Amino acid sequence: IPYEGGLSTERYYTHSEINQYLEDLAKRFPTRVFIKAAGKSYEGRWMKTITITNGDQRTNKNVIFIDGGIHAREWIAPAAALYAISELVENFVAYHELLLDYDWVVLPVVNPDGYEYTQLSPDTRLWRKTRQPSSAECIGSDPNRNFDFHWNEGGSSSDPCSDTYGGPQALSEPEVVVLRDLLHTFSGRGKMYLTLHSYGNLILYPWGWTPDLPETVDDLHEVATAGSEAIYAATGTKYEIGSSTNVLYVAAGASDDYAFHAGFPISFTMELPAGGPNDFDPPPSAIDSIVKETWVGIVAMAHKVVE
Ligand code: ING
Ligand code: ZN
Repeated sequence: IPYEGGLSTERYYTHSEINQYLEDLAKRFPTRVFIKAAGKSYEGRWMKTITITNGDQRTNKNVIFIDGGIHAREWIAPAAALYAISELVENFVAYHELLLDYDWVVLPVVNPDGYEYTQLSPDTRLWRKTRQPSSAECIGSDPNRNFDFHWNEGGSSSDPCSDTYGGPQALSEPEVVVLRDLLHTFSGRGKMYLTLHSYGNLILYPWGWTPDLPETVDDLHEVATAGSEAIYAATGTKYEIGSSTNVLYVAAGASDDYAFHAGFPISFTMELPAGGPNDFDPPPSAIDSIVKETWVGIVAMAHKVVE
């Protein structure tokens, strides 16, 4: 019998179902799970984080932070974040070591307005940005170009109608302010930041704003390698590793650069596999295998971080 409140990987959730799932977990596991309403999106949706602990009541533990859904159309990202949550909470005995000195904080949907918009109709399915008007004609800024670190120094468009519009100024998007403030809450304690996107089978590390590599590139590469090798061993899926600029393109104002700059020594953008006719739309039947495979990679990376 499937028990009450379990996660389904057979379909994509709406934003309110996602928040409801988090609240249900907090009710079922009140000593280990805490929900925080971190802030509101432009259209007024609550952005909730879930903090997962082992229940030992220690405060100020290290933090592993995961987010998904900063880009509206990348539905597999919130799904993977939810699966990570479900495993850590419902199957927590298996992750004893990963919860000993670490709390996990997850924000499954950074851009709930955009996410809801993509669920309205086939016409809006491929929306990427936020939903705050960016000009008289167009709506939305790219939240992954809107952080206040080397903002607008490359890879952003100045056209408010473009999918990579960086915003009228840094931090113009309320959702970005919420995530930025959260990251500062954990800096010092934050040991790994992971932002889930699709698509491309990539584990990207800073920098996105410059082709120069961080001084600690060896550490970043080592942790990313653990993730990609674990995934390959489990499913045969190949992930490529490297800095965002070197593997993809220059893109300043992204969340992983910001988290790294704010003190997370390990910071990755994980581009999950493509699927469906538009690559951003793996069919519901593909969710289960992608999110499980992603979790294998996350666990391997977390083990490297905590060891
Ligand atoms: N890709 C990311 C983007 O925002 C990225 C890639 C991440 C570039 C971080 C630079 C820094 O363009 C997707 N799919 O959104
Ligand atoms: Zn993305």
